[in-house]
Amino acid sequence: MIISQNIIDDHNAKQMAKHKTLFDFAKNETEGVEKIIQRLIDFQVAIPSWALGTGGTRFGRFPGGGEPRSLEEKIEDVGLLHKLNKTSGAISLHIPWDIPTSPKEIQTLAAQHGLAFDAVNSNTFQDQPDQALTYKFGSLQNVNKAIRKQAIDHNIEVIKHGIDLGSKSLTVWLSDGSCFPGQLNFRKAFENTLESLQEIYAALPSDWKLFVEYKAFEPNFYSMTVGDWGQSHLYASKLGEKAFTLVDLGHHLPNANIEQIVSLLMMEGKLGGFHFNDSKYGDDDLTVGSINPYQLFLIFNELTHGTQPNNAPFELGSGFGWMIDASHNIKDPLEDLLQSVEAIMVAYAQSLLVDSKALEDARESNDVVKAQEIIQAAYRTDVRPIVAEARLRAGAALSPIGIFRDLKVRNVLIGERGLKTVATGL
Ligand code: PSV
Ligand code: MN
Ligand code: MN
Repeated sequence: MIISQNIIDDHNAKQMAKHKTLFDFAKNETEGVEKIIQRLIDFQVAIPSWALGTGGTRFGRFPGGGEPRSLEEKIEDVGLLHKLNKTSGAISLHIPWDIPTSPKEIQTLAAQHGLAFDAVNSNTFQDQPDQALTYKFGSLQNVNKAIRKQAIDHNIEVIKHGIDLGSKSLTVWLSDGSCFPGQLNFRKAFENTLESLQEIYAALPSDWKLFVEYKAFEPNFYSMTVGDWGQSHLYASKLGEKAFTLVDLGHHLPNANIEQIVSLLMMEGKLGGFHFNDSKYGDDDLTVGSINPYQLFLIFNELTHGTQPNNAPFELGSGFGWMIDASHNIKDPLEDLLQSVEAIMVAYAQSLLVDSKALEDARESNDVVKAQEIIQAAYRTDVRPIVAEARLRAGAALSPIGIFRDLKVRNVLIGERGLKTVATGL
């Protein structure tokens, strides 16, 4: 389905009067609004190819129809999101769920939609039908060298696919670990994993990055071999300057202070990127900002006002892996992604309102009340008209979900692709 610029402009025209009133108010209340708008326009977040279909739980999956049946259709869906919000200008592929059989054509198609290829992801957490050896007892950590080699070769294959498409990073998430005390020699598992990662790292092109994603639990429940940011950081520092830690918001033990983790990883120059989502219990993969938008804002506050080790301001964008990793059973996946992107933009915009100088002064004088007032004043500001204005200026829709519904996009997709379609992914 192609949505023309005229359709978007017509849709915006109908909402313009209301938007103008709200934006004029916000503009008068906000210092430096033009700078904020420019930063919002420049910001892009990648969409994972596996979030375009209805995600499932192990209890069942309820596909809603019109899901992309091929990599081409996945790219079309992300192109559609990008057309509506101009903030989803990249797609992240998961191999072998998405095998680019003709990379040149795939690249051309993506370029037609204004999309770049973000990190490529390897998959050694499932056995594939044509696979010789099983990952039942782990992949890069496995006690069996042949299994480790198979997993290393797969990652190198993924890098090759990424090179063909113009990706610049590989994300490695391992389900490796153990389910029962005594099952695993932790140290050997770490050493095997490190050795395997070193071989993968050696295959990276010079301008690539390796993101080591951690997760505290699931599918292994007693130990995970890359279980927290400390372990990920250990691997990343031993690997070298092209390796970084990737923070998936759902991969922590309850109540973890993720913003503090972000701050310290930035201090060390080892923060590689994010998988944004939200959670109530664990790796729920819920829509970004749906459960704990305050935490999201606090994370953005660290990103916006924290500094890299050399005290240079942290540049949002270049080379940094911003991605969503959310998908589930009951919403339209495209509407869900539009909501996630909006939540990210709102949190980012709010973080840009924080008076970091005043905050630092309050901290230096131990004025706890003032510090909280400054933080919460930004968080409680309704920045939605500013985010909408940034979209408007970029040529996107004032209300992406509004237009998605007005145009009955899902019905059109069902008409084009059928009702019984299931996108590849979890
Ligand atoms: C694992 O829970 C994870 O967060 C990793 O990023 C995987 O690549 C993705 O989910 C698979 O859905
Ligand atoms: Mn993830
Ligand atoms: Mn996850």
